[in-house]
Amino acid sequence: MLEDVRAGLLATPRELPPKYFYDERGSRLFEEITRLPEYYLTRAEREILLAHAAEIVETTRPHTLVELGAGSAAKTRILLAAMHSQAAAVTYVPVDVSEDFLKQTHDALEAEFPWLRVEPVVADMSVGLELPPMAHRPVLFAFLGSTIGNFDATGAVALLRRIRDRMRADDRLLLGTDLRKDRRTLEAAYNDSAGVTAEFNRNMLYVLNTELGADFVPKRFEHRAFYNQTEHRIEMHLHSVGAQTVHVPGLPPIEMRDREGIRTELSYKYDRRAVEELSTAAGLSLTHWFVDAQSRFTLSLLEPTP
Ligand code: SAH
Ligand code: AVI
Repeated sequence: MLEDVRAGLLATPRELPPKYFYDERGSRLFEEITRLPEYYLTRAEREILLAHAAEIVETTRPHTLVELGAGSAAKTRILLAAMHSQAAAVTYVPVDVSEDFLKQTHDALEAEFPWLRVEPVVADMSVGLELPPMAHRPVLFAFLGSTIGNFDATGAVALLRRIRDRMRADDRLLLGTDLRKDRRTLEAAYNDSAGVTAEFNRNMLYVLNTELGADFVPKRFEHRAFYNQTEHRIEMHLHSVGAQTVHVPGLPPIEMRDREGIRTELSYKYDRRAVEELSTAAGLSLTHWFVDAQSRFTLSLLEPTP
């Protein structure tokens, strides 16, 4: 972690990787975001899953579901239930960097679905994807919530390729991506009126204080989120309120100028061509493209290109 933080905070402009949002509090704040009126992404994706889970499962006939960045697996239950209607026993492998999130997900799902085997994996998928041997195939890989959008083009292709390398010919990948749309809707989703996204953004500073003994004063950083239309991405930043010096043990003092920013997250938005380009570069081919009624979000079903 210190090496990531060193590289990011000493870079120009400064940046920090979004995986550090997700300690226990960050994971809870993200769950709150998914219920905000402005944050349409989760609701739109749920709508698509409700409409198409049966078809997705029918075309794949999976016995195992591997989910990257599973979080609380709230929407995943729709897929798991659809899988159970076609297979007596189902294995679920949630992969997440947040151990707290995974533990809760594991306990809740086992209590809810007695027919489900849950094999959680704590892993940083941006570094590697070590998975347990999968005895029950085919496997449906799921990468929901537009979390792929938090990776730049190089990182996204590398990650999809890592998944592709774990797939056999009859496995499939279900990929959730947020669609390009008007700036107002996009910016509102990342600037909610209740201020939850701002608190989620600042949570990274609490994480750095706890994990590294840093002395960030979170209230001296302002949340900024805007749509960068040229790059088709939302950018989240934390802006220094006044000039200040931050200490992170092991690093030289970080001198922040008034209003200087730290970029904490990119959230890329796609269209069909962008998803196809990304997939092709990773050795995957698009077979199905599902969209919600308002064309806000999309689920793509991908197969390994032979
Ligand atoms: N899939 C859920 C959660 C999305 S939030 C949904 O659609 O609502 C993003 C999730 O990805 C969080 O649970 C976070 O802990 C996880 N995550 C973020 N970066 C990660 C990384 N590098 N490796 C593994 N998990 C990561
Ligand atoms: C997890 N990820 C896809 C979310 C997003 O929309 O980029 C995280 C998030 N950031 C602010 N609000 C939600």
